[in-house]
Amino acid sequence: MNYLDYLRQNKLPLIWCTGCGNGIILKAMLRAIDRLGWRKDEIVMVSGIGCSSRTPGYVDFNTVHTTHGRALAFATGIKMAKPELKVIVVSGDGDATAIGGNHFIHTSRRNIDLTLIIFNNYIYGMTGGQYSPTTPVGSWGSTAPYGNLERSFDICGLAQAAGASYVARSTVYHAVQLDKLIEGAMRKKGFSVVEVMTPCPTYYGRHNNQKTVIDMIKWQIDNTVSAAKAARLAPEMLQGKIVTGVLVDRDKPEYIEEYQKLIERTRVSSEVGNQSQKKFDSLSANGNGNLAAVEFHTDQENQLVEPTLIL
Ligand SMILES: Cc1ncc(C[n+]2csc(CCOP(=O)(O)OP(=O)(O)O)c2C)c(N)n1
Ligand code: SF4
Ligand SMILES: [Mg+2]
Repeated sequence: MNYLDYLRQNKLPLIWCTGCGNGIILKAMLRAIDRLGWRKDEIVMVSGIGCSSRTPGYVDFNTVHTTHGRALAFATGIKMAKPELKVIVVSGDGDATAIGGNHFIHTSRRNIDLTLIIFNNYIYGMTGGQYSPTTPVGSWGSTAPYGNLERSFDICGLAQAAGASYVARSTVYHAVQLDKLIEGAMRKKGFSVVEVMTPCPTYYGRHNNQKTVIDMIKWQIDNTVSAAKAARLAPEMLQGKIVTGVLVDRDKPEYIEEYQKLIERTRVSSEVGNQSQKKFDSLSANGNGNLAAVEFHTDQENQLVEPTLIL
């Protein structure tokens, strides 16, 4: 494949700092899309605000760069209006789990057919290194100069508990695994979430004893455990570890399909109601002056059967 086929070349070069992991995630998404054979005009990529949320600006799909934390709300509206589109949402750890935390849990609960890729760099990159809901305890942030006190969210655990259909995690070091997980998420019917651990050398690494990008990648390698191996380890052994792979893959009712069924049920019952009223009016007008009520019944095809007259 040629990556340039999927990029808006007039928007290059990227704004991301040297050593930022975001470009690796972008390329993994493009490889997954290329393998799926999706047409560019059937894809919508939606983001909020942040370094990671700049991604849609570079891809040659339908793209929407929305407000901070609200990408999932916009994406839900797009998918509801045009269910045939493939809607991919790109978010940072702050965008998805701080200001957008409510949208995240309710989109998971609703299980609507969207794919969310969360770029987790443990920090608010774009605005200068404020700590986020995923910053590890004790880490430096510009708003935690003496070390962050707040315990961090397990993004995948949150998505799983709230009801998402597919939940997976990887790192930019595991780039081959990453595009497979993203492809799995894009194929899945229902809400799918892939959390990707990605280095922000500018605001996280150099303030947190990982002076170079190589140190940050080494940290990823040393602290990653596959889901298969994690299943054999005691929970204490997994403290502070990044568990990678497919963590949840389950079939659950999908919101748009359920919504379409609801519309159909409502349409049928209102049609039956209209037909019943017409029948009642014609029976009353045709010499059934004492008619008190008419009991209507429908058959298995929801067609009216001969009514019972109550005089
Ligand atoms: C309503 C609102 N509040 C705050 C901001 C400022 N702001 C922009 S991006 C951002 C945080 C970005 O962090 P994250 O989502 O982790 O993305 P990253 O830059 O790390 O990729 C904040 C607080 C904003 N743009 N809008
Ligand atoms: S500030 Fe961090 S997240 Fe933003 S582009 Fe630079 S390295 Fe990447
Ligand atoms: Mg971030």
